[in-house]
Amino acid sequence: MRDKLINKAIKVLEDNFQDGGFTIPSKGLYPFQWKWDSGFIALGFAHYDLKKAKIEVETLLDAQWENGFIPHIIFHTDSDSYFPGPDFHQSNLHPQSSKKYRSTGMTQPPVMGFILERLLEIDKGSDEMLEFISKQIDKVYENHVYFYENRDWNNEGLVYIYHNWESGTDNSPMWDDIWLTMDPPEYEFERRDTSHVDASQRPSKREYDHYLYIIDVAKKYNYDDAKIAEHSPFLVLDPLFNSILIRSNEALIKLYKLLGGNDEKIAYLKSKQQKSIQSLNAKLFNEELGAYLHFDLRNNRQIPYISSSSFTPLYSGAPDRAMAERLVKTMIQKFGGEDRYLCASFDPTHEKFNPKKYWRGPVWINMNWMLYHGLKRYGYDELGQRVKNDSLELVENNGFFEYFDSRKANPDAEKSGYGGDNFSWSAALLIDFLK
Ligand code: 2M8
Repeated sequence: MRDKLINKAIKVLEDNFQDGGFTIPSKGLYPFQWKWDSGFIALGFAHYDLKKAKIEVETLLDAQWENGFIPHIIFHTDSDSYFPGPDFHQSNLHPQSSKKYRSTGMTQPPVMGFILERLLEIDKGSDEMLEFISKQIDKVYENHVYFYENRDWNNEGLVYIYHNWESGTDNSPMWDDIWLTMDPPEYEFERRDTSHVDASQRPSKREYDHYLYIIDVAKKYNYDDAKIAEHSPFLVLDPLFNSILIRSNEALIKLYKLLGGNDEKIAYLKSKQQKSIQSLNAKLFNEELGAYLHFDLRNNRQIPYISSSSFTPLYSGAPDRAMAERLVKTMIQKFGGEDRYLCASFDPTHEKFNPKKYWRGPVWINMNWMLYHGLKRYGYDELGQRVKNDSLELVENNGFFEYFDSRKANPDAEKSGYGGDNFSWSAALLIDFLK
């Protein structure tokens, strides 16, 4: 059974791998290279084809801008099955953007640090992998420096995102109150996602108007970070994004130590790391709700909703023992009923929860992968195992979907897999879970 599933996962990855040396997340729906998808995908390849794993990482990092920024989508081809494409984003507006690749002018969670660390683990610390890492690691480091030097608005070790797409959790209810502060124009455009996936499982047209408008604001200022921080209607400290940055800092420090030298870089990362952890705990942890929350910088307030992102600081190692205990309690109480798979992407006890709609409730395999490692880090082995088993069961029962219904007895459908099918990171992380 295990081997059969792994073989199926390999087929998904192979079918999605492209000649240009990158892997699309899902045919039709997502025809380019996405930043954090690429990292997770590389882990799947690493278990059976190290060359492809390295190519995936290399191609992504090759698209880095002169200022260290790495875009969220690299438009390697001219596919018009996706909107908004390169002509809308116009990354060339930024003077330091890549001259080689067209891309977006926004980013995604910086997973590459811990991905390099995991690649070395998978390849059992081999000299070849270390050699590969020594060639790539400075690019990842420069990406972190970019974040701390350009996106740490209050100089507190926490970096902002200026667009919901930067969070990776696109239409989370987290942003609903921010949308209420905006009144974007009605854009005229042809949606492509809804010709691949049932519209009820995707964001609404009006939500897309907001997404496009924020990009237009950023474009007006040629994607200048300082101006975006001043003018974007959306400016958020995301516990997921910052936890991933912290976890990747930790990995970079470890890898630089292994490589030797690099004392200044290690010192820089360590000082940022300390500050980031302190601020994450001080500013984003909410004792009353027992969870890390998003912080809306524009409106200067915590956003009082709990999502799977709220638990990802466990993966970064930031929470102290008591905070970890509190988080686990919240996860079990709100997300972990016996009738549920872990871990819904949004609080199932909240009225905004929608079990079938994208980031408003369904289970995502990449989030589960981080939660599994986070729970294990703090010794919650049983709960971690449950997250892993639930992930495997969902994929086994439904296929390699993009997201899954968290209700064990789903009354609305025979199948509980939604969104794109043959989805790359679901396949890649299943392989990593099983190996
Ligand atoms: C989804 O986001 C893209 C925009 O980036 C979209 O809906 O068009 C998100 O789930 C994001 O986290 C993911 O990286 C991307 C590709 O899988 O799809």
